[in-house]
Amino acid sequence: MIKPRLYSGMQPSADSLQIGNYIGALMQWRELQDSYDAYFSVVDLHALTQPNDPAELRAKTRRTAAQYIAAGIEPSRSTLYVQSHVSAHSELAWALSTITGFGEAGRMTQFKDKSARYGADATNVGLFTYPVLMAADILLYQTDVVPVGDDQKQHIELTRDLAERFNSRYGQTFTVPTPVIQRDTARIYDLQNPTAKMSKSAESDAGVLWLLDEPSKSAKKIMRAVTDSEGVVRFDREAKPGVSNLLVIYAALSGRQIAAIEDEYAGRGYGDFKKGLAEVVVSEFEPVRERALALLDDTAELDRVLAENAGRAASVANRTLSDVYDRMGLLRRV
Ligand code: ATP
Ligand code: LTN
Repeated sequence: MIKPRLYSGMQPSADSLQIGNYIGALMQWRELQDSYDAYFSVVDLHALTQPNDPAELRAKTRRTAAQYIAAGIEPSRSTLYVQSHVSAHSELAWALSTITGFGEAGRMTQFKDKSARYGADATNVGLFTYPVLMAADILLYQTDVVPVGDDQKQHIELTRDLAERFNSRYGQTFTVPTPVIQRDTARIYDLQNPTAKMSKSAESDAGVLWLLDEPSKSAKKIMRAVTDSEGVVRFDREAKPGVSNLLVIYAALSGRQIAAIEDEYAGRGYGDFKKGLAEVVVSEFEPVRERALALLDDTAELDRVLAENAGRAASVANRTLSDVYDRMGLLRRV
């Protein structure tokens, strides 16, 4: 049976992934790789849109790939590779940029947010064309489904529009992908500021649970997480964002219902609840951390696996790119 194709990726924007990336993305990816022909990339070309130290970017790229594998993405089953290893991504992005409207790209809210945050001097053209490169990632593989957070929904809409536009202008070439938007309950917030999304590039470290942190450090951060003065372990996003966030993490990692966890801690204080959560987090993270560090101990082997996977990705991607060039009328080298 031919499995439908799935594509997703993450930027190598930190040394470690955070628990939101794990719960909101990696756990789902791991599950989906059974029923889909899955492609997962470390999108290093996208990461160039932000200032980077070159040696650090290289290290973060390897570390991100190692964490995908450590979290259960199997490079023998799924195709797990580094975006810049497949040159077709940059090439298709150029071709697609010529059918993207200037106004259309300018309406992307992520671009508007980031360019407002960085200011005119630090905003680069790569940030503007970021969604076009993302469309190229997805369309090169004739992708059926794209699991992403809701902040990426608009980029997938653009990808669909570009695929349809190309197909109607030049003939059927691309599969039009469908987004699979992550459930709201899978969204994790900062432990110190529980109304802000937890993020790899958060300003303060105290509210972020890193996959590669020492277990004792994660436990400490959980014990210090912001709660409220009610003292009751109860889910209420509006009134109790801190406790609700901890409940969501607890439920996601233990596979239990929130109500069952509320019952277990009925009549007990936040201290007990946090201790219980710290145990759950540490026992989930510890093996992932150990596997990731072991993979990073042998970078030659990791690089070999990534090269092999990039080869597999390139053979699919180059076929699509070649069709695109033909259809657009580029004279092919004999
Ligand atoms: P950055 O700060 O570099 O933007 P990030 O940690 O916010 O990074 P992304 O690289 O934008 O994460 O996203 C990678 C994947 O992780 C996406 O699928 C996204 O939906 C998911 N993700 C990121 N943060 C969270 C979160 N706090 N809760 C749930 N899912 C998340
Ligand atoms: N923009 C995405 C990362 C990303 C991606 C993709 C996700 C780049 N290319 C293709 C899905 C499919 C983000 O910031 N999370």
